[in-house]
Amino acid sequence: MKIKKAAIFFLLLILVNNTFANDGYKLWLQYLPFENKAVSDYYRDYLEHITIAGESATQKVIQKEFEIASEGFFGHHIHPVFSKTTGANLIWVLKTHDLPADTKSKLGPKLDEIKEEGYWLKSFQGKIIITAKTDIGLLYGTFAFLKAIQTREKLENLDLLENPKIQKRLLNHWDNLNRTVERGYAGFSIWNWHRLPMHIDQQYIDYARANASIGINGTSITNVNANALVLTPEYLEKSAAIADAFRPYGIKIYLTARFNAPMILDSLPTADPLDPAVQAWWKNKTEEIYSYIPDFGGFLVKADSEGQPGPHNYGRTQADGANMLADAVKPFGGIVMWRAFVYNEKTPTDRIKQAYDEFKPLDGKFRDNVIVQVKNGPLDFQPREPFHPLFGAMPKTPLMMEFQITKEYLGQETHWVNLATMWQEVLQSDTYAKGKGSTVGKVIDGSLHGYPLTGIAGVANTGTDRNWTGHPTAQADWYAFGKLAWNPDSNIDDIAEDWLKMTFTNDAEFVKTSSEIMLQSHEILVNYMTPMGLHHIMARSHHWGPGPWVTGGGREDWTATYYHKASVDGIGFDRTDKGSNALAQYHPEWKKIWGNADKIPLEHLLWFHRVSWDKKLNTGNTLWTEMALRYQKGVEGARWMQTQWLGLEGKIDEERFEHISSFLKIQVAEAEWWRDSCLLYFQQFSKMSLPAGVEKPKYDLNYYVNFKRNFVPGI
Ligand code: GCV
Repeated sequence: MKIKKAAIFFLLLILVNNTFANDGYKLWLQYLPFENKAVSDYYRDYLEHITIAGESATQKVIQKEFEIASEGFFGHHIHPVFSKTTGANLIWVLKTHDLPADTKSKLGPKLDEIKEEGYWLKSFQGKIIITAKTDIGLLYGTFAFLKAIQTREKLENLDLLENPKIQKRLLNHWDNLNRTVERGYAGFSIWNWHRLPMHIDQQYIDYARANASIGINGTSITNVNANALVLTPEYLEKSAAIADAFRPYGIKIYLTARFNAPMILDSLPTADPLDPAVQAWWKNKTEEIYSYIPDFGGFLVKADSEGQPGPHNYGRTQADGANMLADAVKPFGGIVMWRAFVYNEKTPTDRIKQAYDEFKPLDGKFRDNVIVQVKNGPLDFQPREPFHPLFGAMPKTPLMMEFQITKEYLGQETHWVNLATMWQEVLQSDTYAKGKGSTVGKVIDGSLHGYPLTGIAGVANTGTDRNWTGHPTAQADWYAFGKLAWNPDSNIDDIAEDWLKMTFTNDAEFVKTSSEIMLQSHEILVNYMTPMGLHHIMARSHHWGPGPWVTGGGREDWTATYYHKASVDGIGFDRTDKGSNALAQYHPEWKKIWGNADKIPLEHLLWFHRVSWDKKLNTGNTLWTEMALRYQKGVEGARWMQTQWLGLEGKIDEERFEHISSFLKIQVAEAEWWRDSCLLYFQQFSKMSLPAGVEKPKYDLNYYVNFKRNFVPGI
């Protein structure tokens, strides 16, 4: 009878899991009910009695997280009991100095390997010890432990000592004060400035939990196209309220500094970084900021880029600008993240060369609390770019990585594409800065050049959509960003699987099929959008959909024709020494790999070379045929993703299943749109017919060129 009752109970739990609505708000912290009694009993033994010695705000957060998790795992049936002493409890959450002396001595010198934010999960004499030097380490350890349960790891042999490899792990929000989000595709900004500082929305707390669970320790909450208002007392009070809410989770607040703020806010005649009055203004302003937010992280700055003011306006260098701000925050322990995304339409040089030209001569000229923030590639978050050459060129200046989690150029909110694949490609690229093996990952984690300051930033994809990110699967990019920020060498297959298990279900078939979709999705998207090194061929301004015909207007470097240069003679941007010679910004090893149009891996061909339509490639096809086949392959890939996904019906809740299914319909339709419009456009120049196997476009070129949509989100 008892067995029957238990069986019914678990059947109900599974039904709850699979049939009831789940809007995805809980992200990867779903703590879904256990699938059967045996599993439940196994983990229950551990979770019933927990030792937490301290009472700091962070330790309270830890206790709360155990409560939330237990409620998810067991419903209302089991409430963990917390005590300060160890007794017979099976989970101990204790700082190393709080461990009982005999335990400490048995754990031995390995305890010393735990650093500031690190933790050690150790199965020890039948118990689980979560230990760390700091409260935040304990919080990270707790999340790692709860992840082990969520992914159904056995706990008996648990032995996981982790330290982050990168110090500053930040999200960058391009959120405006009016709550629109530049390049945001998930609703409005989650920061409700109007209600701040008195109202702290539950979403801020859940944001902090989610970030802490993946080790993110900072967030820059305002757009890099900055509004100086954020530096006024009115807004500092609001930012301080957010900072207070985030502090227990180990997350610091950073603000974007508009370079001419002294002129805007206090009518100074200049913002020249070498002017003593300007320097004094920033010093005072910084002091004021720290009076509101004592642990303020520092400034993030976009200067001299896309119309933003900067040191160039006064004939000064990027180092002059950055150092002025660095001096202001230095006494308080703050840093300046100075973006390398500096380029100008009046500079005649190939746009992708400009950041290197600007920053390389400044190597070693920045203060020690400046870190230069470099996008993964030299253009602008395209579906595929070679790594940014600055990563191989600044041994004396700490560089941090900027990834874009929001998908400005990768299908925005409706395409499923696993960005970790693309990021891994960049992190593992070899700069050869100090010989073979000098990967970008080693540059940014500081191990290659011994950078004293290390960092990584991801442009956030969050918004007010119930599921935070628009596409339910875009949560995976936020998750993966955190994991790679913690350790750039993390295995992205494991990241995808863990995320799937925690977010949806541990069902083996679901996890296997979905992770295959994820791991192939990036190459599929590149094929249907920008195969073979094509880049910047999207629509103007909102950047949604194809636009290879985009030409003219105020800025040539914002057109498509500037980049693909298609004509009857061929297509592609010659960046060898016969062209812009951007190739020379990389280590000479890369010249051997990328310099020869006959040998370069085809995924970068048109990035570096201009080739004729009938050029024979090593695949045996002409350039035109290869391009057309790749576009077709991309469309078929999107259809394959859809078929795979539809086969998973019933494995997860209907709400998210249907949400993803409908987005896959859009993705397939948009993949066809990209293929048809790009091939029709380029065909005007190739004058060749579509090869066998490539479907006939649905409409003519005129239709695609004139296809317009109003109010595309993100601008
Ligand atoms: C915040 C691209 C985007 C802009 C963005 C800019 C940047 O150009 O289209 O919206 O501005 O990058 O990174 O500063």
